Amino acid sequence: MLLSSAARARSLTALVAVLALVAPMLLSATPAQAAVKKPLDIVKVYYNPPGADHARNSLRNKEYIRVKNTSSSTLTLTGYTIRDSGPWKFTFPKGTKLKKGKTLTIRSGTGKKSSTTLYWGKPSYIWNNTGDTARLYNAKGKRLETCKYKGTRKKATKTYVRSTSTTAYC
Ligand SMILES: [Ca+2]
Ligand SMILES: [Ca+2]
Repeated sequence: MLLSSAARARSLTALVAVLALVAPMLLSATPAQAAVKKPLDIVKVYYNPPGADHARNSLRNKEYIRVKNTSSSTLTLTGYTIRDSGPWKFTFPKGTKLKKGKTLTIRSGTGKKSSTTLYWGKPSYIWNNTGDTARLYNAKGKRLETCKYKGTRKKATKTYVRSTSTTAYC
């Protein structure tokens, strides 16, 4: 096919226009962007440590929830929150940082925080032994994950995650 130079210029212009339209769509479809949507992930809830529940801080601190930074950079968790299915709410303290790939454990009782462990600071257990729902929100209040467990479930279902008698695998 022979095209006049004007026709060639027109078809080239059209091609450039199409590329300009398609390129951003291709970029936004990469899996890396999907991962950025949920940078913090609930790993597990150790909801029922072995032994009876006694009203002692050292025993309450055996109960915990663990989160992981699944993004590709350090996260500042100021204002992120965790809730149970009842009234309990934990707010990550101002300036809390978590490096990529690292986990942070939030224990139910009181204690001295470190780079790997924070304390909910309640004089009670948080996670119900019979079943509960852990919810994680970012600083804007957007829900990042819901983890519902009930008793021992060897296989996850649409509603409940896999769990043992002590641990929910969120
Ligand atoms: Ca999870
Ligand atoms: Ca418990």
